[in-house]
Amino acid sequence: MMVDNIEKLQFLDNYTSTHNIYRIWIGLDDMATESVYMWSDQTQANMSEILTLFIQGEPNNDLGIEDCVEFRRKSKSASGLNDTPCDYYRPFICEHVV
Ligand SMILES: [Ca+2]
Ligand SMILES: [Ca+2]
Repeated sequence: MMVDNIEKLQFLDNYTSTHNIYRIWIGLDDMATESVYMWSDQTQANMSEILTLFIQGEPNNDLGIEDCVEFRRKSKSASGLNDTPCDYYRPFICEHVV
């Protein structure tokens, strides 16, 4: 899901809340080149669009191994995007045009 605006972030907040999910893959990664984020359709993310959608302090590439981006719902502070290791099991969400 191309989460490139606040409306889509709010959709994810509602969706994960309804389904009792806290973390979900959105299809964004910097596996090829650190800090160059690519969507799953291989288009490069516009960082000025998406940086504001990350949780404060993220993306932090913690321990140098965080290359995939999840949406993380928080109950007590602002939800948002977070980079995390790619080998975690998470549900994922896709987007298509109708
Ligand atoms: Ca990274
Ligand atoms: Ca992180």
